[in-house]
Amino acid sequence: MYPPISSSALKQRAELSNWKRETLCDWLLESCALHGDRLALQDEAHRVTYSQLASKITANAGYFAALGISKDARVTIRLRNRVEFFISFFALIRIGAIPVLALPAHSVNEVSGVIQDSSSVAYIGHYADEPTEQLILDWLDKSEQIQNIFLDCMPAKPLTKTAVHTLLPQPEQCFEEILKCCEYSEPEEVAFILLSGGTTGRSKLIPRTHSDYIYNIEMMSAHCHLDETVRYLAALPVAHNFALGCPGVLGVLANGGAAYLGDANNILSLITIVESNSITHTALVPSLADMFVESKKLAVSEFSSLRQIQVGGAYFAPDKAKSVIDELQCELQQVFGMSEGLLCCSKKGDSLEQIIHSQGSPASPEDKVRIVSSSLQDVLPGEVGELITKGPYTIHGYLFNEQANHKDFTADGWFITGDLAKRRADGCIQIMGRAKEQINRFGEKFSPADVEDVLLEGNKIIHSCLVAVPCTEQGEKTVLFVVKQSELDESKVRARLHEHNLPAYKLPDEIKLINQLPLTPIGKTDKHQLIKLYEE
Ligand code: OOB
Repeated sequence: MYPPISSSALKQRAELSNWKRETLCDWLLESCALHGDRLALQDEAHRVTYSQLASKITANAGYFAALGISKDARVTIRLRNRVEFFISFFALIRIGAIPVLALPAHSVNEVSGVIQDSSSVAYIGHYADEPTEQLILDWLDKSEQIQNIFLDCMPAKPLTKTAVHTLLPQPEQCFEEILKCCEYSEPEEVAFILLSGGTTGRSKLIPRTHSDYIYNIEMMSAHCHLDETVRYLAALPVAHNFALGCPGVLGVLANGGAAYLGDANNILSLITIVESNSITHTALVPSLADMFVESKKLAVSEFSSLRQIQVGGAYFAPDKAKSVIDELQCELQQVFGMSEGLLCCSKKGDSLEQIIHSQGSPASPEDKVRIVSSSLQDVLPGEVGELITKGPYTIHGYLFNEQANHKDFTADGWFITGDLAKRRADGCIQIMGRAKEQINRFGEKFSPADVEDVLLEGNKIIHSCLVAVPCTEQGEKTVLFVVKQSELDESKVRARLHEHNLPAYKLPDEIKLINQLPLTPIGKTDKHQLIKLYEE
């Protein structure tokens, strides 16, 4: 299955000196052959070496093929950070089938939408005796589309219609004959599908090809200096681009290191993994990075083995960035990334000021980035505009979504990211928020971070999130949601804002104290949820 991309763009990609023409699975198996008995992956239940990983992938590829899964068949995977994720992912890719990566936090609405939009014929998931999982299984059982369901353990209640199988058949059978008859995919074809991170409406399907993703991983591996000594903690869901391939677990596996699969919802278990396995690298969203810093301050952990922490996925205030470096005593790499492709990051040789105050520069010299006005004219250097991009690993269109392709891409193929940014005099990119989240108060436009950052300064950190909510009298009003802490009330928050002489239009119309900020499935602050909360 080919992604929406022109033949001239394909040709340009193929001319790049470091463009590999192989499938993701062949590329991984080469590394497995090279690193044989070294530890590849570890989760709370399993440890697998590179050789074991290779043989499990091959056995499962045959198993899937024997059950009728063939080239171009879409299969939705919704697994937690476990070894099974990688075995299933590569086994499907091995037979040219296309994994669609749902997140563990997705519930029946998201999962059913993704299965329908991608026309998935099978589902691979985690089973737990919980209402969320049961709702998904009930939906799958009724679906006309789903022919096979693979689960990590058998459900308590049998399904009525659809065949259910366990993952990882034991003992491993040999399906060599079946595998010989399989049709494989080409390097420029779609290898797997990521989901767009939007919190409103349905996720869009992001087709990543074998070659573009290998390029993506190899480039980020180089920026993170990965080698055999790396011990990486996957703290974020591996079904998300950041922990999967930026450079993520796949970068670690390509370089002979070991990846430890953790659970973002359990900070204590993440800290234990760091300490007991001498973790050297990890990738975090800002909220998790804050928790690491807090644990260090409270002396819960030493974190002395950490060499590099990547932080990305959402706005990371400079004060917070500085505290990662000061407290955790390791290299910080800021990453501005998106599942659609473009990655910008801090690089070796960047100054402390650049690392703290910017999101670095594009990962590939082939990335094209423009900062434009609403009429798509380039703005002057230093001015804020919308970031649009084109490049060897950035998609040219979503799958099966004409409407989004019309809206999110220019006629000449630039991807309109929806992010506001400015290019600094030193060339670094500074992300200024989402275009749609910018607040427009009677014509005065500003970023929510202008207010939120004020509350992060100084000794007494206050976590908050500013959103604009519809209001009948003035069109839109601002509400500052503040995370409760002892002895904090509205007047103290207002006093802090006044101390910083914020202009009147930036002061929130209302302040609401809440227990915690709601998060999206990947751990970013969920602003849509806050607006809903307010409206209720
Ligand atoms: C990553 O990917 P997605 O697809 O979940 O989200 C992309 C969006 C960006 O368009 C931007 O709005 C926001 O997340 N974002 C940032 C950011 N990094 C991403 N906003 C501010 N500062 C940053 N550093 O989130 C993603 C994919 C690969 C690597 C890292 C993050």
